[in-house]
Amino acid sequence: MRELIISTGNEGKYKEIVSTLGDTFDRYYSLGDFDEKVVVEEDSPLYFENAMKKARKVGDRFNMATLADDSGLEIEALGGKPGVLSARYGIDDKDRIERVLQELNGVPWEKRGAVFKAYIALYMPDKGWVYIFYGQIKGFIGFEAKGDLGFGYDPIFYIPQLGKYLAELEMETKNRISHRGKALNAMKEFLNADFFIRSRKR
Ligand code: ITT
Repeated sequence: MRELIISTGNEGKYKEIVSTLGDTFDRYYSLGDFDEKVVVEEDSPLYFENAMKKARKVGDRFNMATLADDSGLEIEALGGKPGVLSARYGIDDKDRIERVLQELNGVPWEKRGAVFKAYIALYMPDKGWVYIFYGQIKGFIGFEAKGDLGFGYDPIFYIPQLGKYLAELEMETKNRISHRGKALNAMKEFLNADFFIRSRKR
């Protein structure tokens, strides 16, 4: 039985991760499934280090394969901000969106380019190994929020190829093209190969 803990306190992320991984694992656990709360300080300026920390600390505590995601939104006109501090750019999603729109006040369309980045860490406590997978999606920050699906900055992230905001996409569509979806699909491909090689050795 292949079991996986998803080490995130963000419900939006959790749902997207479980939905993208599908039957890659037999059973998924959220942090809410454990009585003990493990506190992880995200103190690195690098996404991959924070992702590793979140996966390792929880995986070691509960002795189970653990996945963590560290992600963020980088906006060209803001010199890459909010970046690794995306979750701390305000008190809630609405507040964070308002701050970004405010800071981009007067910035023309062509300078509103942005990228969402996701680093997925997969930790195997039995081996002590951490694998890192990366995905990104480019777009633009709109002049106002649109759509009510997804989470976080989705209502202000516009994808020109689709003519839509991320918050206007059903989860399945978002997962196919998003930063997180791409990183998770790379992980799925890697695990498929890994399971295949191991089963051939038997
Ligand atoms: P965990 O650390 O517990 O996983 P978190 O929300 O604090 O949850 P991060 O530190 O990785 O996660 O911060 C990422 C922030 O970037 C997140 O809070 C969102 O505001 C934003 N973000 C990341 N992916 C996003 C997405 O797909 N859509 C919208 N916003 C996203």
